[in-house]
Amino acid sequence: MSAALAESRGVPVLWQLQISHYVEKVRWALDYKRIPHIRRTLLPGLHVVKAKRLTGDTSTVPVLTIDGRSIGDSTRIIAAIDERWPQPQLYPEDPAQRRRALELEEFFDEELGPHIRRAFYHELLPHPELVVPLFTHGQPAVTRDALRAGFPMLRVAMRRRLEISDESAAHSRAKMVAALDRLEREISASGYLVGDSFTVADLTAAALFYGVARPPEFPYPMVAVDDLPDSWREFHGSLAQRPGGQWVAQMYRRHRGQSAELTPAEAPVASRARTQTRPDPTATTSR
Ligand SMILES: N[C@@H](CCC(=O)N[C@@H](CS)C(=O)NCC(=O)O)C(=O)O
Repeated sequence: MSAALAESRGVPVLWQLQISHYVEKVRWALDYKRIPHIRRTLLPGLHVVKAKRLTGDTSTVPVLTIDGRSIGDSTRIIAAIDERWPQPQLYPEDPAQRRRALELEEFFDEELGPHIRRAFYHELLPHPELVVPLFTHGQPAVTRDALRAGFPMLRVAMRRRLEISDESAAHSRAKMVAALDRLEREISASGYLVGDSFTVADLTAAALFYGVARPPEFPYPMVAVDDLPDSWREFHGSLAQRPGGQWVAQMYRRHRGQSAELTPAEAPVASRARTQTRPDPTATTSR
């Protein structure tokens, strides 16, 4: 189904990069609440332009288009979908627990998200043969070739944008360890971070740490462990073995559930709609 048609029928449209951990946070919320939606995968770099054009005020993904409104920022998106689809709950009812869950969401968003990304790309950007397939999974060969050709420029831009250097990456690794330390301190006897059930706090911590636990339930390809640069494999392996890393894998096993993405088979008018909709050069595929 085209994004325009889906939107006109009240189906939420998730604008995404497949490997983005902030996108994974929103995908998980949509899937957990069984909200049928479609996904539009954008090309890295162009996603900034598309996000800004959609939202007017945000140049990052995820963006969710819903009821004629495009919302940026994973925290705001989850708040919006929780208001519209309250069940199953992601926010605790008890006000004190709710505040705590939101505080933990904020902590992992700010203190983990940017750091795991910087540390990861510091290791991976020297390897276009590993990164380009991640960025172009599901795309036509011509898109893959174009991205491969433009990769040196994209790499420079990403290093600048994500402020990647040897020093900043080392600092970000330390921040990842600190975030895992905090996660381990926060896991209660119930096995959850707040109260005795799965909340937005658990979802956020687990989604943003997916790159450490590498759970099989993650819905898109990852770089094979054996292909990872040695120092990253050793580092993330040491975190994955810790109780916090194992907790992430357990959250995925217990709660990641089935995808609620609408497939082309569930949207039989897809091909007709596609021919009726103006092509969007920044959106590359529906999956
Ligand atoms: N606080 C935002 C962060 C989202 C974010 O940083 N997304 C990245 C992809 S992982 C992005 O689109 N970055 C584009 C840029 O910074 O130019 C959220 O929670 O959604």
